[in-house]
Amino acid sequence: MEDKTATSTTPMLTGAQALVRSLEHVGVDVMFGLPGGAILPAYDPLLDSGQIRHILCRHEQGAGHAAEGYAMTTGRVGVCMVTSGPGATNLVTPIADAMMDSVPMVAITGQVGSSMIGTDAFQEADIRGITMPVTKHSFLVTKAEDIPLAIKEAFYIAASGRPGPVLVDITKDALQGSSPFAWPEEMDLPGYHPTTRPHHRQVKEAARLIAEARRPVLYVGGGVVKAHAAAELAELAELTRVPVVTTLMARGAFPDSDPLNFGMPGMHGTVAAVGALQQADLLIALGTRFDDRVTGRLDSFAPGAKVIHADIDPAEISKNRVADVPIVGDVREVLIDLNQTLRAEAQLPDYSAWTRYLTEMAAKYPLGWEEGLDRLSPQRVIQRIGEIAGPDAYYAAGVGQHQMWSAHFLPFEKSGHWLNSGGLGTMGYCVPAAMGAKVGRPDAVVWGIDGDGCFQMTNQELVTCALEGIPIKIAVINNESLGMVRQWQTLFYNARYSNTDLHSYRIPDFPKLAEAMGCVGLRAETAEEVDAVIEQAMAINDRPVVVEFVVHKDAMVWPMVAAGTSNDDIQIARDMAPTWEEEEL
Ligand SMILES: Cc1ncc(C[n+]2csc(CCOP(=O)(O)OP(=O)(O)O)c2C)c(N)n1
Repeated sequence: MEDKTATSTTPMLTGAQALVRSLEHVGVDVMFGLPGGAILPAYDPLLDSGQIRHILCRHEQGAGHAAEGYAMTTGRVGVCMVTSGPGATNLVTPIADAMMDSVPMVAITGQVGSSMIGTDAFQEADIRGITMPVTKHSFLVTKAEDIPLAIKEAFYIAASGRPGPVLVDITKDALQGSSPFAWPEEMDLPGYHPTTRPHHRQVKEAARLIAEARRPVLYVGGGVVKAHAAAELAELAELTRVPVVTTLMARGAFPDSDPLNFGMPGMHGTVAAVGALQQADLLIALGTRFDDRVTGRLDSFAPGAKVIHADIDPAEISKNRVADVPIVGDVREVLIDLNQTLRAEAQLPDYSAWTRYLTEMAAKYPLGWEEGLDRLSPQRVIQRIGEIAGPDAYYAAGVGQHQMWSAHFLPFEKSGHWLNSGGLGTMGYCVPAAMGAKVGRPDAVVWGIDGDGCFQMTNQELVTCALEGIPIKIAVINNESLGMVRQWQTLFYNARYSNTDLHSYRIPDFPKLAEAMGCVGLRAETAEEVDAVIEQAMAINDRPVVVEFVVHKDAMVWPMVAAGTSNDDIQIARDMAPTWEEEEL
């Protein structure tokens, strides 16, 4: 039947066609997904899109983390599309991951027909309900005509303000229905007005506190990376000569080679970075959220410090630690204003005694490791990968000991080159995130540093990589165990290793598994082999490469602040605490 309302400028499209057209309108060039019944109508017109490349993943979790990896390396919104029910629930983990780490993502899910909702229909899941606490916003679209506006708004919400995941759940009848297509000019988002411009009076107040401080620290979080504010941060550090610490999510936001950088604070932070926060009289917290992995016991965190807290999300400010100067705004805008204000108005003190004290602490308690006796040292392996691949490469990590060693020993010189699951701590993040990163940056070298435990959760996405021409390099740091959990068992459970031994010495045989998935598989077991396999991996660019490094299982991540204890009780090795110099600065 012909629709009377359709004109030549408003063509009749099915909801599915409108979805694809809308995605093209917002500039999508890549999406990751896996089809099924409810989303099937959308996959049909996708085949005709000349603009959108769809990468068929092996598991929806892989599609979600790949979308995150793509978003992290491009600064654009990552997109994934899956079917209803189990397809959608498989996406819950990456959605939660994107929420915790503020990654812009739009997840499109098929839903059963609108008349079937609530009937326990085949493959029905209330994915909106399930993901409500872990999405920035979500839509349930039940009519074809509502699809373009939902897509436009979803992309806007995902990317603006504090970035995050947005779910667009579309019923099958909405995809199959039709309506005249017109790209909406306006959006209807009452109440959503992220504040990007900071209040100048607050910035002035921050400048005043900085000018009064004697032991200030720039406490830099992942928001600085998300806001593309590394240049402005460098300018502030240069201008003030205030020491810098970069959280796990912010590694690279300020170059490690700068003498003002004291590394990562927190549970596995450097003594100098933890000490800097504990002994500061002013924290200049930028795009960071005072996570418990950084603060340790809150009531003894940075006890003598006033706090300037700048963040795009007002809900973060004074959530865990009361801010003396709260600044709501895009951290890049905040830094631009702060730099100008400091230049124009403030007479800054000389903090060099404080910086010297921290430099001495860093020299006294450097990061290091004991060489393994019979097996490779995982830290050395990771350091060599970083030295050979260099700071221009992108690095993804899984979750566990290898993640912390990566945070310590990779070359962090550039913002946005480090992908990992900080907030949720998602095992299985590495391989698909590296895949998404390589899709986003096809000309760059992308290394994933994964644990043998993590790798066994999502390695099947290497099949996707092999078939789609995504030549990533994955280092499997094989300590034959769930190492980080084992470390806690060593320290807190009298070395009773309940269910952490993976017995993965040859099962699976990682190089053979890699070959079976269409990758090159390599292995190093001795120190002499390490450089050779890394060089070999670097030389292969037509296929993904998996390199297994067989390392010893008793290597530990040090320093460590035990969970729930004070940062003042940081240990540099078992039962070894640093001595804090009682110094008047
Ligand atoms: C999905 C998921 N399940 C469980 C955990 C708890 N967990 C944290 S680290 C870790 C061990 C990781 O082992 P592996 O990948 O081998 O890395 P390693 O610590 O040995 O470097 C586990 C089980 C988690 N973070 N994520």
